[in-house]
Amino acid sequence: MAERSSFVVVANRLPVDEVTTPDGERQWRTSPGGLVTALHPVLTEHGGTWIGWAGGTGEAPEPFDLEGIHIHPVPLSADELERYYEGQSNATIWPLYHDAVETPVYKRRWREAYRSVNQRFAQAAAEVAADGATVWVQDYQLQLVPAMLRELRPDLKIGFFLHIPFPPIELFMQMPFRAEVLRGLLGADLVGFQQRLAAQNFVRLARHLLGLRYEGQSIQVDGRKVKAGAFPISIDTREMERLAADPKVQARAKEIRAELGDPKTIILGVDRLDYTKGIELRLKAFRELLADGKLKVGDAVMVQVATPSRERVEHYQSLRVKVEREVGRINGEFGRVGVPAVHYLHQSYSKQELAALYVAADVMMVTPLRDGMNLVAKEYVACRADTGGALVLSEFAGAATEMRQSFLCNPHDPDGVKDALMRAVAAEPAELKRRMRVMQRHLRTHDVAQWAQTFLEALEVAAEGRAPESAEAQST
Ligand code: ADQ
Repeated sequence: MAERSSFVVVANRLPVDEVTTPDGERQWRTSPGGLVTALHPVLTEHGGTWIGWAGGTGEAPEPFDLEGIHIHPVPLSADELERYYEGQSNATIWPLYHDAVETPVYKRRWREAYRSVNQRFAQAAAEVAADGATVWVQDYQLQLVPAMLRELRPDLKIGFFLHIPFPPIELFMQMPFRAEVLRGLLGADLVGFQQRLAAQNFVRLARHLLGLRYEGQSIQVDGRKVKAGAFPISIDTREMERLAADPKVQARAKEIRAELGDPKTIILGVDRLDYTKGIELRLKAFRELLADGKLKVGDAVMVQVATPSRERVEHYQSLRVKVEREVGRINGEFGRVGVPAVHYLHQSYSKQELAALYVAADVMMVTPLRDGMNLVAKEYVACRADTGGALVLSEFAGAATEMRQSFLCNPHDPDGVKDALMRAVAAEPAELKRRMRVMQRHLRTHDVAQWAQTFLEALEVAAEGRAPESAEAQST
């Protein structure tokens, strides 16, 4: 049996991509991402293992080592991909946890697949974790894993982090297997959220649904204590700053401005094509400002990058149609030959190209109806070492708690969005500079490495205090 790890990450996806080299060989490469960057030092120091799905269906590749990380693939069949991932994760839980901005779909066979896939991940973690190891489970696809894993391996320190919002009680109560999900999460020693409000929703739900007692953010379950807390995730700030300062990126940013016809104002949106991101309402605000004559085509141009996402899920197919229709409408009504009002790019980009877009943009619009954090907002701020640029940010993004110097808006209020955008367009450079500086200072001390370290330290403390409670402290 392979050597067991004292640190294990369990996430739906492995941080690797399979690529073809120039001589036609298939090879694994770590995929760039904040989570893997942040956890890389911890993983290599402890001979850590990352458990997750490698993409593709059918048999999983054999475990292998890559850049100091043990990679442990978990298989998914085509049927499971449809039911556990596209169904239960992305058509039930995702919309429900985002304020039900799209109607969640509930299906028994999706739930069953979610349960059996979660069991497979828990089993894999139980096999690779060394005695007393730390296991960190990630996100909404794997909410049953903490309890399943505790059942198999009560010696482990188990942490869970939810990257998306945790809904208020009234919404959570819609879910048919709600108690099972809650008990799943309560298998952890520490349950981390992006926001304090989410952690509060969680502890209140534990009392409401299971009648558990809590004190502050500590819930008593079966004689154990489960801690809940807020750990707002962040970006690799220094890496983003370095990227934006790269002369090639700077040159590309100038080129982008020129290609767009050197307009006065470039308004940028960068999102996964997801209905939570508020892409449509942003386009509508732009259309109305053009119609009102407050913005003029040629002076102002909008660039909307919408990364293809979850394309087999129905909600996403209809969103794509709506967004593309709106882009067509705006360009049809306001564009001129060779001068479109909106540039719409349904593509993935390299980090370099994204950084160049951030550097080129005068106004960044991040207007989700609900978002756990939103890293795009933080990436934009980190890229603006020139302290130019303005961030228009939805109050419903987790990032709004920290990025207080942005131009905040309520995405449900079209006039409010238009007003924030116009204030950002008209702001004096000195004001923009002042706002950017404060946000940049915050990001330098609150980066993704600090996030991971804070969570893991809190997990140590939470797991230490796990000793059985006295009889009277049992749940009521
Ligand atoms: P997401 O919903 O995916 O993440 P976000 O936080 O904005 O949203 O992260 C998107 C990432 O993808 C960013 O790093 C961005 O640079 C990148 N990206 C976007 N468009 C791209 C493109 N066209 N090409 C290449 N890269 C692109 C979920 C939650 C968020 C939470 C994160 C992290 O929904 O609320 O912030 O997890 O916890």
